[in-house]
Amino acid sequence: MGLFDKLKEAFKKPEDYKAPIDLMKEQEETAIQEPVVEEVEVIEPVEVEVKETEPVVEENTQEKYTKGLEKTRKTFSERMNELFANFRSVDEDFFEEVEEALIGADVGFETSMKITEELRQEVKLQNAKKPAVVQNLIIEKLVDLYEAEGIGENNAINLQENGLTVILFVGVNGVGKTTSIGKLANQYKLEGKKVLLAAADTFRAGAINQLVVWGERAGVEVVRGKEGGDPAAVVFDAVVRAKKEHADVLLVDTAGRLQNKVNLMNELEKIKRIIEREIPDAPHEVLLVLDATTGQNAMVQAKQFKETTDVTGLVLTKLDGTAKGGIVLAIRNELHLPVKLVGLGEKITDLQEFVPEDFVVGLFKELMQDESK
Ligand SMILES: Nc1nc2c(ncn2[C@@H]2O[C@H](COP(=O)(O)OP(=O)(O)OP(=O)(O)O)[C@@H](O)[C@H]2O)c(=O)[nH]1
Ligand SMILES: [Mg+2]
Repeated sequence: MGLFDKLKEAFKKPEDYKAPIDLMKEQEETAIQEPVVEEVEVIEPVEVEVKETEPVVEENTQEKYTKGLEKTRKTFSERMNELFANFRSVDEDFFEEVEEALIGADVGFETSMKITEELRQEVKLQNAKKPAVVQNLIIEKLVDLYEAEGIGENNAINLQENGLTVILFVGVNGVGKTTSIGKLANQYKLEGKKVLLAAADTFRAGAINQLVVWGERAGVEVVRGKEGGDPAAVVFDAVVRAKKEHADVLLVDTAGRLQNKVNLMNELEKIKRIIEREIPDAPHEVLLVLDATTGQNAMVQAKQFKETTDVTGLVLTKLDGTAKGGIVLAIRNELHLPVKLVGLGEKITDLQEFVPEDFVVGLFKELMQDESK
């Protein structure tokens, strides 16, 4: 089953699927209409049951995505509503408006052009006239392209089954490197892994301490040097110690800002070489952290880093605080770097492995239209 079919299923759910509490309400309503008063009383103990089952509900990954992508989803809906508010017919003006709406939703320029072009052909082919049908076609094209561009993409972290996994975090200042490391350390620790952190941002005042605080929160050790010291030396110490202590995972924090960009890139290269020298197939991941709230700016950063560093995947943070979640589509279609982790909030548990299906459902499920209307 393709991704779009899954989305259609998710769309159907709200109608077919009745949460227990809704069922209760229905029973209650039916009962109230009944002329016999005794039957109303029978309902009461059932209400107590509802209260008892409530706290059991645990948030699953899909729910986290749905919550984290709320702002993006709303903006997408608003744009679609605007688009179809004055809808008369599918003419050239309409296609131009679709293109603008998509660009405005941060799915990227190239992607927007591609979708609109495909839509033109499909609308003609199907002779689609109804707004609901056309809207579903737009979503279908978006999902299909997203799915097609993701073929062969590995969204999982390259964890070594035996031995140490080294993950290097890179990215400009303020994007969420240190925070994501703290969250990931916590996850791995809870999975029973032995985790070590390396504080290789020796440049920014307070950066080492920030990582130490995260280390305490997650209950993992941090290898640190002096502020202003050589980051490569810290990384060397950390790798040696991780090997000696048979750690499972070593997460390396790096500086987001140095005197200039060339220095930053040179330093990252040096850190990478040190790791490679100690463990030939490491680092197993070089994760570029991007702040989703910066939209197209994040795309520019990704292109720059990709040119100078062997980035293996992306961490997209702050998706919860932005309406620019559409950027995931732009990243897939234009960068061809797999998103591996997403930040969906500030809590220690708010870093998720990237699940392409949950993402699509979280983004589009309320946008699907009932075509029979
Ligand atoms: N809402 C939200 N905030 C986040 C997320 N990830 C990080 N942040 C916030 O972003 C801010 C910057 O995070 P840091 O981890 O310090 O960023 P950094 O990349 O290490 O920055 P430098 O050390 O300056 O290079 C902090 O206030 C974090 O709480 C997220 O997924 N959601
Ligand atoms: Mg930092």
